[in-house]
Amino acid sequence: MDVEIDALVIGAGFAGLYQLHSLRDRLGLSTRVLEAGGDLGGTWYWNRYPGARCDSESHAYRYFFSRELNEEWEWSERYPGPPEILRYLGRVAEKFDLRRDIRFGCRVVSARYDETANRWLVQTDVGERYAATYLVAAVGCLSSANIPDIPGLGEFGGRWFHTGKWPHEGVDLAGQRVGQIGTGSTGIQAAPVIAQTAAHLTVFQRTPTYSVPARNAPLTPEFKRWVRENHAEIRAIACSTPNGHAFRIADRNVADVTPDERQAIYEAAWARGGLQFRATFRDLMTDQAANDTAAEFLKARIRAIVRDPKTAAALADIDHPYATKRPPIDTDYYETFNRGNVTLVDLRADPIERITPRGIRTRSAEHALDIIVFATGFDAMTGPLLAIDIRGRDGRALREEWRAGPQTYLGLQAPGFPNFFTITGPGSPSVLTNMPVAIEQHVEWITDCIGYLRQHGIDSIEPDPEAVQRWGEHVNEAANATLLSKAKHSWYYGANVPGKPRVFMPYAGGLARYRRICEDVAAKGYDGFWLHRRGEREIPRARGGTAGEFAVARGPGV
Ligand code: N01
Repeated sequence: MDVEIDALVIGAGFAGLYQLHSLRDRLGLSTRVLEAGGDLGGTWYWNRYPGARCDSESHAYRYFFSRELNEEWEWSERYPGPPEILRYLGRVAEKFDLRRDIRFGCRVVSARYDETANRWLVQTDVGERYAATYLVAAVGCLSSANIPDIPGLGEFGGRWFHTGKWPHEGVDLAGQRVGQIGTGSTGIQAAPVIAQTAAHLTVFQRTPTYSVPARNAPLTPEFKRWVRENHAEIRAIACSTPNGHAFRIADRNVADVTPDERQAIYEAAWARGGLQFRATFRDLMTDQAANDTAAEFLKARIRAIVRDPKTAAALADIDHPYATKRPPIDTDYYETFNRGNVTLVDLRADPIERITPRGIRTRSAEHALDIIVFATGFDAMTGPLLAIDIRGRDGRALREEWRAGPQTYLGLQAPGFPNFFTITGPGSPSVLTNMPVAIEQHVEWITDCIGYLRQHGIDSIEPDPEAVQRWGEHVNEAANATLLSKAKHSWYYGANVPGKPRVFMPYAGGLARYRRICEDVAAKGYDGFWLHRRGEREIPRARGGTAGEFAVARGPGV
């Protein structure tokens, strides 16, 4: 027997929790959340690897929708770690009584649109079936682990783990010889902490990247008070910046200052730490010469910190402009390579040949290991959606429709999949932003949209393929207006997963601009979407009649 409900949400992370609250408590819809994990938290439920910590500063890493919640919640550190974030989400769930509508430990395996009934029929791996009018994927952008297909893994005599599926009971690394593959944001956080307990850590680096110190610290009572008293202002900044963080990008170009001034600005940003380094000049992401100055500064730092010249050279031999791959922040990452128990293997000079029963064999040596840590990232953005067999109108499979890359309008809907919404889906700013801010905007837009449909007696909404095509062009145009397009081997392009189409997936036009576009689309009666009433053959096209003409200022938003 199907469980009949109005709305079904997949995932109980930041996105799913707020979507449940909004649909159930604002619109009064019967809503259920299905979550594969054993508890809420999404990315924070799964990513409990050593050193895991949020890169966004805590005062902006939160929901802003509830003043009361903001007033009662206080973060303890500049960057919260998983336990504190999970406590926060637990408090949110308790405050808004969310748990009663969340089903944990059940993974959605398929969702099929029944056109006659205008219902989504959803099946889980525990044999439950649901029928819902609206289906919202809140599955996260980075939740599908990417475990590279290295020959021999099955023969490995030790234990291996992916950071995104780290055992909740922890892994005792004491006395162990650990090999870590991957030096992205995760690997850069994990290596220093692993090195503190492991007998030996071997870091296998394929592509070096730039990292800036996080400078995590407990928050002072003064700062906590300032946060408590300035929520509206913090929110206003986060909503007006391109990346949803609560810091503004400096209103100056690199060429506006002298080399000495520039050096002082970079020194100060390095000392302050965090992703704000990117905000020192407004042309860092658009002008190669400007970016080179930041890149050179950071490479010089690596060479100054790392004592062994060969290791320093391998870490600093970075082949892409600064921040064109997601920039990590770290705590003592480069310093870790000065420890006696840490070795760097530069895979570009000495590639992995296979995993053996004893460890990892590269072209020049066999590295004996007890544990392999895969900090190898995710099948980002599309992976979690395509892991579910989603079928829209006429049985069309999302996996087929997106074979050459994701096709969405605003990253919110795909053509042919009525009443199916994706939170922070491909084609939206998502991973280029401070996620909770992007999530809140999507949840509120989706909730308003569903409210509109119900108010106007409209049964379903789906995007006009023409608007989807134009949006795809605009997403490309936005990426090409920045230097992001110069790191074609980044996961933003899907390049980390063999066989995945190379398409720039997030929207680089900036969250503030994107928000205006979404508001404009809604204000024009959902311009670029088809709104259907059952029994009506004709589709009441959006009144604006522009079918997704988002005439926005050109130029970079990141
Ligand atoms: O994954 P990544 P991540 N052989 O894809 C390497 C978010 N995040 O988990 O660059 C050898 O960035 C790969 O090498 P290459 C954040 O958005 C947030 O670190 O492909 N190496 C790379 O070095 C981030 O961007 C936070 O050449 C292989 C690494 O593995 C995103 O998650 C913290 C390989 C993967 O780096 C993903 O970060 C952490 C192979 N076969 C992460 N395959 C916070 O804010 C892959 N690699 C808290």
